[in-house]
Amino acid sequence: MSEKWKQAIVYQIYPRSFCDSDGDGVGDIPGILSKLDHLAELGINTIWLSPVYASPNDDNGYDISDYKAIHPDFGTMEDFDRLLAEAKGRGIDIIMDLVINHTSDEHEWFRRALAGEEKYRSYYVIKKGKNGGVPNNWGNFFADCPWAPFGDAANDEWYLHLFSKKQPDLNWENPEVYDEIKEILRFWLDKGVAGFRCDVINVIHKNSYADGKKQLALTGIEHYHSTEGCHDILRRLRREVLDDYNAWTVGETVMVDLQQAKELCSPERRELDMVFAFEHMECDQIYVKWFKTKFHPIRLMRCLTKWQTGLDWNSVYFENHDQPRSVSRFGNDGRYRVQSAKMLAGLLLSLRGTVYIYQGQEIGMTNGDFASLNEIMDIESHNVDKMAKGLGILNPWRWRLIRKTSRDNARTPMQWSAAPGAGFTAGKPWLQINRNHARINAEADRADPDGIFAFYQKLIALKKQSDILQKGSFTQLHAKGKLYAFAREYNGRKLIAVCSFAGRTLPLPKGLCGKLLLSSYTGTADAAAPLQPWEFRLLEC
Ligand code: TEU
Repeated sequence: MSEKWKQAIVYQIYPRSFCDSDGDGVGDIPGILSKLDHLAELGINTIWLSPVYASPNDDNGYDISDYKAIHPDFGTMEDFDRLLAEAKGRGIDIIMDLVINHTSDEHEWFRRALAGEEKYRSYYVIKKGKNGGVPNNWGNFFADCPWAPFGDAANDEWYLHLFSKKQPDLNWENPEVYDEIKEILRFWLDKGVAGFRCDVINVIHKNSYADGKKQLALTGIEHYHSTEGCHDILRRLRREVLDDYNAWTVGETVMVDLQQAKELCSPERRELDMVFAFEHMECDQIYVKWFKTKFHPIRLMRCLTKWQTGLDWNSVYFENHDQPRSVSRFGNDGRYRVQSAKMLAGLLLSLRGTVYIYQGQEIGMTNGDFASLNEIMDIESHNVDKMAKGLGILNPWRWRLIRKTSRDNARTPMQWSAAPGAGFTAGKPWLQINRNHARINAEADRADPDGIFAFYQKLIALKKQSDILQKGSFTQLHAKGKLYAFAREYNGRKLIAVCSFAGRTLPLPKGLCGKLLLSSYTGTADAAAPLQPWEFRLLEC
């Protein structure tokens, strides 16, 4: 069995915000085609394509109304086939986003369920209300109630939606649902996609619909998180579908701990190839992700070390379409933006595991510069505002919290150039383009041999040809204050990565020595010199 996913260097495209070819303000597949060279030059070998399926876009495509159709905003199926072929021509595979916890309420299955067809009613979770209220006390991922009236409210029937109202959960107890999804996988695999990123995959199967133990958020999660039923579905999909195509999967596994992650991607159990864990994304939050606290690098270092040493193979990522920008969050998006973005790149590519880069990360894009909630489109942010209002939190505080955490921070259009529309669109963008595009854009960064893009290029090239970076073990050497260092070792050869989170020079701790292989500062010539602000250094021993 080949393990090609271990060599994958993945670039995530959020299609709405990547490149708009026709001026309607929404990115599209022809736009992606026009930027394939940018990706090939960066050196990545896999694209994770966020949803491009037919969808009413209540949650930007994560609410699918037809799994086998391309949304007209994005183009046609011919465009998609061309993308697959042209990417392949450049040595780039595509993995699709597989969203199977829920469909859109505008999916034919849900519409037929509403029309009273028994067969389709049993595709979803529809329950009678209890004591004049909803069927249970569960919470919802988008700060809402997870039950909405199914059809006529007078019937007192409710459907479950762990996400938005327009994302009814599928009933995975129903074998017909499994068969339908199997066909969907085959449809895309037959076209030649390399695998899937599986959306919230560890919550798809529910054990029971009883009340849950009261919690601040997500009451009821014990009834559906990492259930035996979910493990079983994953094993069957592997044996019955994925194996036929030698396809690979990465599961988005919310709230997963080390033990659960080990089970989900154990080579013996054959469920997922790897998971996206979230602990390091939670190192700057208090209890729920909407409450951020000051970022302490040491907490990130501890988390990274814990997962690097605890799990054989990680998905390493600092960004995606649900998270604020890493340079604004873990780096410094002011004076040291370029330096800190390069350091984070060095850290990311030196860790053990499959690397995921989110669009715009390669040029150090920062959080959106929204002035008020009116400029934010993300449904989650609007729900959080409602919830916080309900709790009596005043507007300036609500806005502070949303501004920091909104998923739209990462969803602002890709900044290709300084032109109006940022080279993203000739029309009115669906989401406000960051004003800093005049300064921060791919054209400007790529023109700089010392820029962020160029550093990613170097690191990716190095990662691809280095056994040590690909297969080597991980050992933490130093994690104190603002300095993180670790060793990667393979066949008696060793590399040391040194990462400074400090905005001033730091002495290099004793013991971190070797020949200088790479530094994020071109001026660094001496491996033992003090570290420049936010410097990344790779030493060869
Ligand atoms: O995300 C799951 C989700 O709810 C995330 O916000 C997650 O809770 C968070 O990142 C943890 O900190 C997936 C998709 O990535 C997201 O865009 C969708 O909205 C959601 O599923 C529903 O499909």
